[in-house]
Amino acid sequence: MTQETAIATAEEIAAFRERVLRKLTYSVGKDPENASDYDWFHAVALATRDSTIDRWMDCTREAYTSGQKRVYYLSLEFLIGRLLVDSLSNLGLFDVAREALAGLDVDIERIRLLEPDAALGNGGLGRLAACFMESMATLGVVSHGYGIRYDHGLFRQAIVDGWQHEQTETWLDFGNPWEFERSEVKYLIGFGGSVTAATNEKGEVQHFWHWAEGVRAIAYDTPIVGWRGAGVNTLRLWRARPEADFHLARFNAGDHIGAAAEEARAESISRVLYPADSTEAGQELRLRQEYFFVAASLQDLLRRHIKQRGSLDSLPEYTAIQLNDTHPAIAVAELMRLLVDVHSYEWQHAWRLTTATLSYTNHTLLPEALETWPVGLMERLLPRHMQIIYLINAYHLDQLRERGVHDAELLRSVSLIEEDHGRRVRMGNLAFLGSHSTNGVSGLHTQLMRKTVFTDLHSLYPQRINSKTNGITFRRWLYQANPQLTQLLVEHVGEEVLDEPETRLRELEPFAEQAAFRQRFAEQRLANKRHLANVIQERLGISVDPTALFDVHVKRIHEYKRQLLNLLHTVALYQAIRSDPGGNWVPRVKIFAGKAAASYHQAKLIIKLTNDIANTINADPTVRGLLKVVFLPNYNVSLAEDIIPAADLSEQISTAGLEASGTSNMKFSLNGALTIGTLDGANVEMSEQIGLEHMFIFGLTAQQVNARKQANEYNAEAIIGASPRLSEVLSAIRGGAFSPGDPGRYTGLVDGISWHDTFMVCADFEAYWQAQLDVEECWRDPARWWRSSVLNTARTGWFSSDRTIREYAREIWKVL
Ligand code: HBZ
Repeated sequence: MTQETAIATAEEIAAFRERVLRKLTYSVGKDPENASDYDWFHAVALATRDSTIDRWMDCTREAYTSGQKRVYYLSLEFLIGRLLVDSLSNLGLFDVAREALAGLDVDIERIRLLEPDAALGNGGLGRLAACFMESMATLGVVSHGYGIRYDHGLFRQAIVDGWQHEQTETWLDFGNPWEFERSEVKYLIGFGGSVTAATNEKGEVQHFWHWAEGVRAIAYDTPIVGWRGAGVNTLRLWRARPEADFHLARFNAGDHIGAAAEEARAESISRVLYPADSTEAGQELRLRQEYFFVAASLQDLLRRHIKQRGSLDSLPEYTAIQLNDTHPAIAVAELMRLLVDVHSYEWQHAWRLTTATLSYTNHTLLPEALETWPVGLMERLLPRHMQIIYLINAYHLDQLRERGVHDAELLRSVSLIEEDHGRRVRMGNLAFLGSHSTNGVSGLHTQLMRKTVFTDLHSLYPQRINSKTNGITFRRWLYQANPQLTQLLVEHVGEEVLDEPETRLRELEPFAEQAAFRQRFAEQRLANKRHLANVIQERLGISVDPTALFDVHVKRIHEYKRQLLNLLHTVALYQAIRSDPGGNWVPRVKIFAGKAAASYHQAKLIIKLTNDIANTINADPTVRGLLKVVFLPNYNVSLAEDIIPAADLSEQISTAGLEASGTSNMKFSLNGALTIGTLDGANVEMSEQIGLEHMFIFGLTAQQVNARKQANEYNAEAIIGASPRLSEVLSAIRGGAFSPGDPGRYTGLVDGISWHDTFMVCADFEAYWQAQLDVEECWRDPARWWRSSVLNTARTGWFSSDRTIREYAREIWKVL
């Protein structure tokens, strides 16, 4: 690690060593002779955590005394990964810790790998929340993340005979050294029951919710350290516990199971991360999770506000609440309930406070991912909230009629209740209406929000939708993941690049013209590729040549992300090499990784196909040394940190219009990979920053995709008929060339893309093939390739999550 201003002094090293030894003795309870690597990891983590505490308390005190506005980021997901190197390096203590441990004969590289990933998220949305927390701490935005402390994070993916198997994730098995349990911070959360109304002495109707079931939320706090320890913010995660203590009477009466049942029911709320990815979560437990964490977080932040300000009248001046997608959208109804029923605000006043405080980020336009809840379920689980939602809806529709809107179709489309497929509450509309800001996560996505899902709401509230293009924290995705490249940047641009990468990275541009610099740039990549080659060898027993082109496609497996398009190219390339093994081929390693939602059969079949193709190709001596295919199991944040700095080519090939933004696209480019991609999500803005000539952009645009869908004239079969290459690929797969033991395995899959091809794989195949030829041509010209590679790093500064957070802070939250 290089990111420290001063060289670690002997005193600092000795002091850190002393702290670790004390932790090992008095907190872990071991002496150095008997300590296992896990014991050392815990001792170091605890010593590191200690280093954050003073700053953390200072920040907390400052927030109170300065009276600054606070930002609350409500998210069902925080995909954090490991924290040890992150915290040490942000505190400027990494070198100190390494030296201190070396003096104890402990290798920090070995113990850092023992930390389990905190995988409390599914993918991009959860990782974005983690990057945002780090940027908010760096920029000094006084903020708290609120979420759920799941016992089990995203499942562990095992590949058995090519198929994905989901295994329970157990990150808490050895305890979590980063968190503080706050047993005293607990709230009671109600579910079910009924609502009564009574008129008070002032003649006002008051509502009382008599819930039937109570669950307790207990807080667990993790300090999140910003760059150079600038700020330390709190991630507060809630754990569910039963309302009452153990039923001793029932147990003593012999009902041993029944006595524990209530406990189990309550605790199931924070048991497991909902394993959905862009599929509708139709389960009651999910709604219970959503309400549970929203209700606990709102009680907590209102309590803090009242303590500081005396009343809730000033809520929006001092509090901003960001809803990460619709998962916390029930906050609209809950905040109204708390203001009206508990704090006795008049409805209109409460509505003004609610909408001025809340804002909402949308992360997808896929219709199947837009959350709706059956009215019946809502009525049963959250009866008062359902009444409030009806009231909001009635006020909203009345207001529109008053404004002269009478178009029945329009009124239906902006209603909070969908009437077509059984009555359901539309959480997207609820979040939109209950917020003063609704943002998309890239320019294109935001434009499509205005034109598609929210077109009618947008016509009524034209100021509300705005764009905040996603970003990534460079601390994790460059400084920590790629210390060699970081070192090179510091040498050439100066130490300042670490503090101001958004502007300073551009200073790298002139070096792109220097052969010697390009050489160094290529060398750091080669070192990272060697490391990844070792990981591949260890995990899969496959040896790959680190000098080959590493062509990388890693992300959740989803049809719209089109791993299948990449596989068709893989097979086409394989067939081409086989027909001319002596040709001038660019040696390539195709690297895939990603998890499929457990219930998403087509995505799981795509994983199996990847492994079938890999097995066939890797075993074929004709292509040896020219093409290898690997599927690395259990993609997570830590594996991403190994893969991304080693990539030459980044695959970002979603059907245009469907990937809201993407964030791995930015991570790859920051590390110097060249992108092959469609004009989708943030790829569009990347092409503006980086220049089209340094990317391989191909395929239909969002507009063209849409036009084809509208015209209903898309004919995949005709496209296949016109492309001998594609026909050959599809017949090989369909005919069982990669599944000889089960030749019919892919019949349905191939028929699917031949007949429907919802994601226009066939339409883009030839353009993709051509773009891949361009990649090879560029790779054969190292000066050109590495020049583009350097420019990718130099021009990705805008995609820092610091920039994104600054925009949220100034334009939505009105802080900074
Ligand atoms: O959010 C992703 C988008 O697909 C991606 O384009 C974007 O860059 C990223 C950050 O804005 N969306 C998700 O990751 N979505 C989920 O993980 C998800 C989780 C639970 C759900 C639905 C979606 O019920």
